[in-house]
Amino acid sequence: MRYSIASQALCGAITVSALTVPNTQVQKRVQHVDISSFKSFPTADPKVYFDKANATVRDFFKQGIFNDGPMDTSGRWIDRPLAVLEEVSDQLELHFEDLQDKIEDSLEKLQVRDEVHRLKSRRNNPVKDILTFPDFSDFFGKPSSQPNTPNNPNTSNNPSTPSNPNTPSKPNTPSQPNTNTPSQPEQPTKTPDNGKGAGGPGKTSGGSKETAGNGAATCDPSNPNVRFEWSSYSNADRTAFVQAIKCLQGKPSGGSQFTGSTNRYEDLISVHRGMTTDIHQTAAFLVWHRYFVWVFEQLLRDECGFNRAMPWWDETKHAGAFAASDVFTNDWFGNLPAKTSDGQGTCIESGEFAGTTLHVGPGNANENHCLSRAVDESQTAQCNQDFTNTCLSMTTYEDFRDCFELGPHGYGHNGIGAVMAEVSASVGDPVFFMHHLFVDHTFRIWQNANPSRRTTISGCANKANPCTPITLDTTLSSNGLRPDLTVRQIMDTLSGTICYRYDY
Ligand SMILES: [Cu+2]
Repeated sequence: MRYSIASQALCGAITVSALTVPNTQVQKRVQHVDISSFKSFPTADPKVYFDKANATVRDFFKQGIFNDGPMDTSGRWIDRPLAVLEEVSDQLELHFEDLQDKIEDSLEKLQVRDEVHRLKSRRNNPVKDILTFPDFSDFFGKPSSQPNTPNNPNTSNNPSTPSNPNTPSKPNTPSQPNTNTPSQPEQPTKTPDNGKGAGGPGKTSGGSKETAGNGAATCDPSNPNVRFEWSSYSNADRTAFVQAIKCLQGKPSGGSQFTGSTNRYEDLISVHRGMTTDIHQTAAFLVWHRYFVWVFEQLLRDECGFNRAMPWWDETKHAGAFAASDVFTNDWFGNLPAKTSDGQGTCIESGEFAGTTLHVGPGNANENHCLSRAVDESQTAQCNQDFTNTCLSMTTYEDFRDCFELGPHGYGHNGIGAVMAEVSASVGDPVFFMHHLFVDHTFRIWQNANPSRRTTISGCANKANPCTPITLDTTLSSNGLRPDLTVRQIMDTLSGTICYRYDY
């Protein structure tokens, strides 16, 4: 339900903190929240990154060559070929596992016709196809004197071994322990609530639930959990997902260590707030928030019976028009009101989270305040495919992290506004997780472009001076909500402790 101009004007003229407006269907409570004191997420001028990015590489990602997708039971992508960029010595090699007309067409668009013809001539060659770009420095628009990523011997020397560990060449043996119900490969058109998707009966949380923290994790990469994009996530799944979040909001807090919290969902807000300094604008950003979304998922599953696939939200499809997405409707997360003329947010009185009172935040305060939003579509417009592709074209973890954190991530938070724009307590708006599922999706796509991106990390783990360098052994904590994990366990979403991919 959208607010009329009249009701907003009425409230703007009244200075009480809450106003009850009679409504034949719902008690409509309208409150303006001053967001002027909120500390917004930092963002950067897109031009800074666009200038650094090579248009060819950005276009290359746009072809979907590195996207996620359904795999067959041996862990091979089935709806599109997989290509892996390998930085080898002074050149870049593009390795294909499977050649189809689609990828050839894509490459032809990228004006590498000669190479495509060479590849076509090798179609029947059992040896892995390799496309080599001799002038690697030009391709990535960076000096060739840059340090090279260590070459993965599996990808360049052994023709029988696929270059991506997500696609093992040998099918998993039937005797491999697997407590999950065997399932057919997901089909791209299937919705996940039909029993075939990752969230179908008998396949609830993959390897993650059973193995967290005990070091004996296993993950069948051909049968991981699949996170389905919202548009192909059925209404039944949407309802189950939103109701599970509401369930958390209705459960007691886990304890006084979650400062300010009055319920289980607010424990998540408190944990994020307590770690705000170290998990933003540091190398921990991507890995900690991936861990945090996983913790959220485990709470839904373990404490609220959520037994379906997780959704994710492809914000690039809604850049500049978030409010028109059916994420923000009466049926699900409630509407997305525009920032009012005086820069205020508006309490959310529609959807499943209508009338939510938050107790953690704003900032370090613990004051009752409503769940509010204040969309600025000029900012959500930056959550677009081109900005995303620009970030995907970055070759180092820190360059990608910085680009995406200050780019689409920051603009998405500030564009939704109000609670979402307030850095430390932004988790108060459940749509936080939809946004961070988008962030995590992009992180995984970036990782899919090169296997080494699942095993290497660099940068600072905190803001100390000098900082503590982040390593694969750095601990990621949720203050006891779920077991601590290491960066190593989080880097590969098919590593075992966590076990998921995205539907595309
Ligand atoms: Cu955050």
